[in-house]
Amino acid sequence: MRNDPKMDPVVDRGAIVSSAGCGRRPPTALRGTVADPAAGTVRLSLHRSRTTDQGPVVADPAAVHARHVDSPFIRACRGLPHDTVPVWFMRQAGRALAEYRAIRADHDFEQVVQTPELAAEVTLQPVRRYGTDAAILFSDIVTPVQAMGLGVTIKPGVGPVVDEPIRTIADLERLRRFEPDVDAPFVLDTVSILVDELDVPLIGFAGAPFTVASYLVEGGPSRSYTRTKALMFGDELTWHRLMDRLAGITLASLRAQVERGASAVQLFDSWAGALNPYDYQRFVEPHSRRVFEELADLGVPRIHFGVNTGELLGRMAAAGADVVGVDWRTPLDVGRERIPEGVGFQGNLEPAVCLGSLDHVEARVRDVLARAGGRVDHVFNLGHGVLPPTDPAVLTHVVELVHREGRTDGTLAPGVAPLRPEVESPRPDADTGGTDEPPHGDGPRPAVGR
Ligand code: 1CP
Repeated sequence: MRNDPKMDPVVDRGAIVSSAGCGRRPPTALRGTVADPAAGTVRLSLHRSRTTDQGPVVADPAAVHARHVDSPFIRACRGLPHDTVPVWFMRQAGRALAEYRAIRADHDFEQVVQTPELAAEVTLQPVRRYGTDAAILFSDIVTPVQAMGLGVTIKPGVGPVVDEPIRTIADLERLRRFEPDVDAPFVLDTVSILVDELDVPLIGFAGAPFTVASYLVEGGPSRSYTRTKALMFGDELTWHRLMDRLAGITLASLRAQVERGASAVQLFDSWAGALNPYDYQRFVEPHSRRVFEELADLGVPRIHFGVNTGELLGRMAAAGADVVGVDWRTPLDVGRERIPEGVGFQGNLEPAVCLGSLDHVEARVRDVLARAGGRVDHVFNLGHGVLPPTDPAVLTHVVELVHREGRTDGTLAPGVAPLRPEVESPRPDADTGGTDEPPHGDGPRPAVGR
């Protein structure tokens, strides 16, 4: 633990008791137990990881992989027989949890990511709370480029913003080779703490070249990706050079996480859905394929996820993924048909459903399970990230329901059925004219880079 008063392992911060130790056990059996948020001030004690003078104890990755090889999550990713439908949530670490907000009250986002004890704690919190079958490392897709000194800041309520966007061939000089253990050792130390603590597999992740490029070129979040597309269509050589460098950064980051013990990786190409299949295939796929290909020797499952990618699912599988994430706009059975046999699928409960009534949540969970068809290669997830106002108790309920009613032998449990349109739309003539939600429930996307 560093000599920083803010890093004191015991922090009084309303409503939480938490410490180390985590896995798929009932919450009461965990060392870190979440108290009733209404119950007043209790202690949040960050765990003390096993450390040496050189940092946390580094586990033997082969031993870590052996520990999780028979877990439902890893077996589902490989399409191998197992009993329980595994479930985890994108953006499970974070804003929906009071215990996360308690940490963020004292530390900005970067401080949490760059302090292994804090990043590990925030990664463990949702696993304790929800009983998920996998943990996802707490970091960000821009962490590597930020650590390389590219002038990236995570602005609260906005997302990553870049001081000097990358738009010309000369700008590429700023994108040097990424050395994970030199540039971002804190990420690897976080992985080491986690694989020592977790009873479930840790998912490492990185942003795919296109999605990271969109932030670097636009200068921040965007709706239309105008500048990104202007570069792509206007100067193809610079575009491919940029993508090549970003693929190298992504690859180095993912390899290092696996070599420290991450059991699987997810490549987030969150904004690839801004492209049609032709442009995806020409401008993006070769670079994502390189990432997947050059990870193959590590032997861990590789998941590929994007938003609004109903038309790209086949291509995202062809890029070399073992599992393809289906966002919530595509019915899961339709998405499944677009993904070749031999490649697993992940998804896809609509995140906003978790803001509704429990009856509706249950019906929609059963709808997803029914559309998954009891297949052995299904990983249950949301169709994008957890929205900040989600009641954590709903997510716990979702996990319990999936574990109770999910089947992996090609059959459906009694009562598990797809929703029929007439059930979903009791007033078909009503004015639905809604707007699309912002990507992370952060309110309207800011004007940055549009
Ligand atoms: O639980 C987890 O999923 C682990 C933590 C995690 C991950 C996997 C964070 C923490 N970010 C990410 C990946 C990430 N970051 C993606 C891909 C996933 C997705 O599609 O949701 C993207 C697109 C980003 C970029 C980013 N970082 C945004 C989105 C901005 C936009 O373009 O709309 C935002 C808001 C951030 C900051 C961020 N990263 C993570 C959190 C919890 C936050 C919010 C910070 C906070 O206010 O607490």
